Amino acid sequence: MMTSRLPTVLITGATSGFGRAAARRFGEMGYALILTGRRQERLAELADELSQHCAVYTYSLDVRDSEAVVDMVQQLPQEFRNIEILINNAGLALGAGVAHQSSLDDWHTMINTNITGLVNVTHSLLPILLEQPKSTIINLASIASNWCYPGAHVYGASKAFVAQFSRNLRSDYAGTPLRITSLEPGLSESEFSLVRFGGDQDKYNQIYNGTNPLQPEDIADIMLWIAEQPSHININSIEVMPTSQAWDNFKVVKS
Ligand code: NDP
Ligand code: 8X3
Repeated sequence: MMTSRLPTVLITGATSGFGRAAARRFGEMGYALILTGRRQERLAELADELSQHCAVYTYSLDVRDSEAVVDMVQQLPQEFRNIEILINNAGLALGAGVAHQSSLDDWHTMINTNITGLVNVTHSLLPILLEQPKSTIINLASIASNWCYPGAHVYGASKAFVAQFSRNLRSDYAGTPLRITSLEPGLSESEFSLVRFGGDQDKYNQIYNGTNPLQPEDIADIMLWIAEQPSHININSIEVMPTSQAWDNFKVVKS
């Protein structure tokens, strides 16, 4: 049974993890959904699952392709054009080795996805978001935006860009109905660590074994809370970790 239609949310990277959980959370509430990601079959499955709750439009999109992003926005059906919430979630880490042993291709992929892709989508959607009476951008940054760890080099730097970009957008749009949040999760269980380690299930298990990590549904609940704040409130940033995680000491290397 479809509930009454709430505003439209566009989610990048809706095929897995945080993005898919957000689609379910917002969709079950009755928000209209624009779901994007590269894996079309997963988008179709999710649309099938959620169409009993809400209006759903899917679009197969690689956020790195700026022309494809523009095409996606131009092709939006009329009933999905009034986007009020943008969840810039698509992103990835590749590898966690020491910098000089890392692949330059992996570095480029992280930069092109986490930075260029997020900028492509934001630039295309800002005019629409600014036309709405109330609108929200939630950018998926990370604890790696704020803190260092060995092997984070380009991934962490790309997420630092996301956090600072979010703050700078706040400066541009202060006093307007557009709110911007940098959401900065720590250890969270999703396909993220499979992607990071090239599908290596043992490494994936090592990351999570003995911990009680955040789940995508936890992050989706936080996203919904951010979006549903009264219009005069901007949540600037949220850094969130599982209780199994905390900061480490500064590194001291002794000779
Ligand atoms: P998942 O790997 O489960 O999901 C990543 C999503 O990003 C997928 O839907 C994938 O879709 C999409 N994606 C990747 N590359 C592209 C691309 N070029 N174009 C479009 N979509 C793309 O990871 P999470 O859900 O955990 O991660 C979501 C976000 O949260 C990322 O930005 C990540 O950096 C960040 N994050 C994750 C944390 C974690 O520990 N899991 C903690 C902090 C932040 P598809 O492959 O179908 O294109
Ligand atoms: C993902 C969290 O700690 O693996 O952004 O960098 S971490």
